[in-house]
Amino acid sequence: MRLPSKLEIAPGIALWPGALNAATQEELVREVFALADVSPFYRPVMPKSGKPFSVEESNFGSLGWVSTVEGYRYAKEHPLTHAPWPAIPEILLALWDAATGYRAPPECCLVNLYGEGARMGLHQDRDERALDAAVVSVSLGDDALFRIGGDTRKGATRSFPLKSGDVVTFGGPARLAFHGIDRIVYGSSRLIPQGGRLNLTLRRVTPPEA
Ligand code: MD3
Ligand code: FE
Repeated sequence: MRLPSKLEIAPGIALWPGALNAATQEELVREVFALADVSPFYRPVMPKSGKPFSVEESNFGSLGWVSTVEGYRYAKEHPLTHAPWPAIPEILLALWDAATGYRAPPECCLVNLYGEGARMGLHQDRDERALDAAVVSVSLGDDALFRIGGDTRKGATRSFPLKSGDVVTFGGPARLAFHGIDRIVYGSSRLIPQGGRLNLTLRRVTPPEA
């Protein structure tokens, strides 16, 4: 895969607007919903409180990120069906190589499904041990308003829109930045049959063998 030129929107953050063409976006949506046969979307809950997320989630890859009342963790199996997660689609493996150049493939592709009114509060992605690898985010479907700050919860934040087909990498000084999705513009895209937004987040979890 070849990517067009990137925009360095902040230290450690690269954006490729519209990196995925319409046909590739459609193919990814088909693959994501085919995954749901084996690994159905489920609604995670917050550790301790048990409060349900507003997004639904599933995973591809050898390790899936899950949140239960016990805490966050990477798991080899779906928390409800106990089936192994399906493999990460080839398109996404090629995208990871092109966007990160990292020496090992991603182990996790978290799939977030946003329906009307869904959002994601400010958080850090810090359950991974391979923090030298960037995180790759793919947006599909409805537009979203993304917010990112620094390495502490307080302090300035910036917002920018994410559109269908956009690819963003977060590495180096941005890898532990607080970030979230304030809202989606429900109905702004017709890509996803039932409406809404999909976010695919690719991560390396374990350090590659030396
Ligand atoms: C900045 N997903 O799954 S993608 C997540 O659009 C997550 O569903 C959001 O945050 C979504 O964890 C935001 C952008 C993103 C993803 C990972 C990051 C930004 C990041 C990791 C580090 C810093
Ligand atoms: Fe995140």
